[in-house]
Amino acid sequence: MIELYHAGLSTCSKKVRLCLKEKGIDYVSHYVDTSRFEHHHPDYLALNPNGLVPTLVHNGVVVIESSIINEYIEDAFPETPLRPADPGKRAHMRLWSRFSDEAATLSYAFTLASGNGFANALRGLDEAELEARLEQFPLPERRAAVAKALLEGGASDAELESSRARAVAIVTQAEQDLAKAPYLAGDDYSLADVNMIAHIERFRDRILPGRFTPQTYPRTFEWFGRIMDRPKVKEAFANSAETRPTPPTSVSA
Ligand SMILES: N[C@@H](CCC(=O)N[C@@H](CS)C(=O)NCC(=O)O)C(=O)O
Repeated sequence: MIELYHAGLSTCSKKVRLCLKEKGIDYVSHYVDTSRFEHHHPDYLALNPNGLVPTLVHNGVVVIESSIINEYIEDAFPETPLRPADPGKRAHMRLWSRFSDEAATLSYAFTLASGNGFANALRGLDEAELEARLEQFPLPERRAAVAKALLEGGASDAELESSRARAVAIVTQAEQDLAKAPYLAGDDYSLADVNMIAHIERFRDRILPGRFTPQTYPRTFEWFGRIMDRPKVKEAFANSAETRPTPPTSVSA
């Protein structure tokens, strides 16, 4: 049995849902409500000691970290391959997985600043409650980012600009790769595209608003539209029963 612990429309949850759906794998969906801090509950921390979503459990095997989860899914379910056969292209696919991991870190300060269910819940706490909540964050870097956003006036302009510059460098790399092939790691749709698409959506909306256009990044913009049009992307990214607080539900691919 495959169980996915995920949180609504968060980018890393989208990334793993998309991999499962593209490969036609059924799973049991467990909604982790980060706005109620369920990701800090001891039962969840026993699965994911970092206190982050998503987490995959396959026949008792617990896998954390979205890029590693997607590689695990590919290893366990090689049908409908999402990894190039060629070693060079495979290495390039993994470089994109690395960019995807980096993008999750880059976007954190922007999410905390602009708000989502989790950020808004943190903002609703008084100072003493927030201090107590900060103690619950297992990862010091996340704790520090939240403290900075909520107690110290937010990330500085220089820090935000440096994150924007990294996002621009990542999109510029996409532009170069897409000059050579239709997908990020070559001729075939792969985990490079699966792992990156939600982050490029986040760049468009939160990190580079107004700066990701058909004029600025024509090839990446075209790729973005093409990937967002895939039926499984629409399903994985939709506001649906599995992306809202619900009891565990079976999801068919
Ligand atoms: N490197 C982790 C990042 C996961 C991550 O940042 N998850 C966010 C949702 S997209 C989360 O759990 N946020 C809650 C928090 O930061 O406490 C992965 O790829 O799985």
